[in-house]
Amino acid sequence: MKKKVFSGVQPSGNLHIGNYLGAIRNWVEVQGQYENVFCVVNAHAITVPQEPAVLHAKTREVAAIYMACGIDPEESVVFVQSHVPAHFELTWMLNGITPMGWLNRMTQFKEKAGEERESVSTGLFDYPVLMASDILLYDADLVPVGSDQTQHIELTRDIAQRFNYLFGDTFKLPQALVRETGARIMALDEPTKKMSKSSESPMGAVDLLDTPDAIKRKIMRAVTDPLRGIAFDPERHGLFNLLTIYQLLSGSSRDQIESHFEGKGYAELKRELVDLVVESLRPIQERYAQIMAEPQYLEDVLARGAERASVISEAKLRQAKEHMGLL
Ligand code: ATP
Ligand code: LTN
Repeated sequence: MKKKVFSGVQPSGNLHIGNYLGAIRNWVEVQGQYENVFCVVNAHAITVPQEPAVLHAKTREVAAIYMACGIDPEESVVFVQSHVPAHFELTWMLNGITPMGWLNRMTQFKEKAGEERESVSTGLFDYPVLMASDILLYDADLVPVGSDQTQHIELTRDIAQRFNYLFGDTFKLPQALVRETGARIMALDEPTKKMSKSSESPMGAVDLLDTPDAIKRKIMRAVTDPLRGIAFDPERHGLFNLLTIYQLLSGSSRDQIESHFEGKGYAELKRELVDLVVESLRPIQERYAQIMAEPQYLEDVLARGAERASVISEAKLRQAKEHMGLL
């Protein structure tokens, strides 16, 4: 029996190379080894304000990007979270057994809510319980994500364990699958912060659909430091980040990269990185354009994905309801 994988990205903005290198590329790499379910988590996106028409369009865009990056919808289940009501139902059930204190400890909530703790939505606070439902409905063994999500997966295990203890064996305990390199790509303009979809500054992230000109502009202006020499030094945040992106896209080793840039400066590194990023994104952008040119095909993929996801999740939901005394 193959192990099961579940993961997702929010359609809350433009996908960037952090989402690709930290998550989607790793899904593609292990696709053949596991049974996979990949979700566009639009119910997570509505925990902050979204324009309905934009959300609808972005949801399709994210699904098309999954496929453009190499997710094969024949092999993997690809679907939209809100098309499968079991996610909402299980969230409410798990809310009943999740202590507020557990959610209070979530660093992503603390960062996102910041000073606005009183005015952000209840959904933003409850977000990790929805994420736990996503994962537990599919009996996922592995959840490939960037390192910002590991705390949510620990919480998922805690919730599953508590449910199993209270109501009998129901859920499998999942594990995060986080790569050592690329698990946290930093913002180009502020390399002590994570590259993020929802950042206000457009210069922080290289988006997967950026034009070569935009890619060049962002990388050439990336913040570095006044020191000399090109080396993988984690203390030199900006440089380390650029080199990490270079390493992941080139497939070269750190030693090879350091000797390649010996005696060269930032300008040379940035110029080469621009070319590498442009060439790496080109095939993704071409496939993306082909997929988006056939909107009916995409709708069919998502309808079929929702059917397949419903079959799996409804069975698990039914079992959980039964154990809780809800049937
Ligand atoms: P937002 O900033 O709006 O919260 P995001 O850019 O963090 O969004 P998500 O949809 O929250 O994107 O994340 C999707 C996946 O991409 C997750 O697995 C997450 O860990 C990963 N990811 C997000 N940002 C990065 C990053 N900077 N480096 C590596 N992985 C990332
Ligand atoms: N919270 C995740 C997105 C997400 C997810 C999931 C990831 C929602 N449900 C289930 C893995 C498995 C994020 O990246 N912000």
